[in-house]
Amino acid sequence: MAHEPFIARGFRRRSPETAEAHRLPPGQYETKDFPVLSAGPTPRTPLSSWDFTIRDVDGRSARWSWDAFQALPRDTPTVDIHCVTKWSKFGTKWEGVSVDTLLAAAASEGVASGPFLLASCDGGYTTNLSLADVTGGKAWVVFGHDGAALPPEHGGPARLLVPHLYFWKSAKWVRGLEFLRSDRPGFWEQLGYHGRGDPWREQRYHGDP
Ligand SMILES: Nc1nc2c(c(=O)[nH]1)N[C@H]1C(S)=C(S)[C@@H](COP(=O)(O)O)O[C@H]1N2
Ligand SMILES: [Mo]
Repeated sequence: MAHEPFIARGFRRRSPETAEAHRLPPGQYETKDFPVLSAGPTPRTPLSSWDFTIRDVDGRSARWSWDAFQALPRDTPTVDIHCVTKWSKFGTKWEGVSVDTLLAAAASEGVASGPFLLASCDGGYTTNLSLADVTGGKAWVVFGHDGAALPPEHGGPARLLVPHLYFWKSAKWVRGLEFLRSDRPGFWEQLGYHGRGDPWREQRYHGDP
């Protein structure tokens, strides 16, 4: 605006003292939009055939139908998200089940834990995660966004939400988590993206620190 002092706008955008600057990882910019980034077509799995499975290295598994999944205790995380294509979105609101809750329920059914996991999805997308990155209140399987059902283009009926890592780790249309004996790169990781993807360390590509 013509009457807004130029100096104030510059200050807000650049000063490391502002709250916004502290929320923005290096090399990112804030957007108010919610871009859609999908490597393929949007799958449409009916809820009647949807399930979620956690499997261990010996093939033991725990499985939830959609209704059983809905009956699990829920969280409503509000988090900032960071895409490796450099947009970040602040204060996104979700509803779902924490991975802590899911892994505890799986353990009670005899599913053994392990240090590495691979998330798998309708459509064939995969992404690898360490156990440490999905436990301790840091990751969820979400089915609600902004007070409504998660739209298909954003991963509905359910997606992974791992907001402290780049958003490619938040697998859309997720259907399961599989424990692995050793870390195995997923879809983007095989194509040259970083194995972990911490936005605060700018772990964008394979070989970044
Ligand atoms: N199944 C699946 N999950 C995915 C992707 C994908 O192509 N397929 N893209 C990833 C990438 S690169 C990003 S940035 C986010 C984008 O989520 P959004 O479309 O809801 O913004 O989903 C991630 N999860
Ligand atoms: Mo992305």
